[in-house]
Amino acid sequence: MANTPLVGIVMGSDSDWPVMSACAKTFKQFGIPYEAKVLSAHRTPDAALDYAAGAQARGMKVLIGAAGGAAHLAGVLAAKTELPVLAVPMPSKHLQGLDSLLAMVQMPGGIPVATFAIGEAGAVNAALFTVAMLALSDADLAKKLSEFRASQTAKVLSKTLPDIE
Ligand code: RP5
Repeated sequence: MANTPLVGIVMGSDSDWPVMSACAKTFKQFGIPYEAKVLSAHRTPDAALDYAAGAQARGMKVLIGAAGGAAHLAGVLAAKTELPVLAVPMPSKHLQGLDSLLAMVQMPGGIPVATFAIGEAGAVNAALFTVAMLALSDADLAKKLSEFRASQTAKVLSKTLPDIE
């Protein structure tokens, strides 16, 4: 079915959505069906594990886990699926996301998650990385990715800086 989600964007709290909506917007831009959900490694552990365990059978190709603070969500998802799991550290209230980054990136050998930058750049790049993975077996998507990159390059090259008074 065309609208079956290929990607699950999972975040630990709805307070992560202002950042993770940038990830969802990127999937929308590329026409990739996704679903976004709030599930927590700590507050809803059974539901998070069940979601990861069932994702592949539902036709999903990639999971993205976003969390802040003691950011165990992506690792917990990865523990229950063989799908690629990407992690986006949320900018936490007290430590600005450095805690989230370190929690996510220090996975034990054997259960990988690919961790991106803290915050919005990480949210967008997790989506673009997913696009690149899916584009390996989808020529139309590969063309869209090339067009996106070319347009981004043109935009940067067209920038001008103000004169000094
Ligand atoms: C994490 O705790 C969430 O991913 C969020 O980044 C952080 C704070 O959650 P709330 O207290 O805002 O629900 O689990």
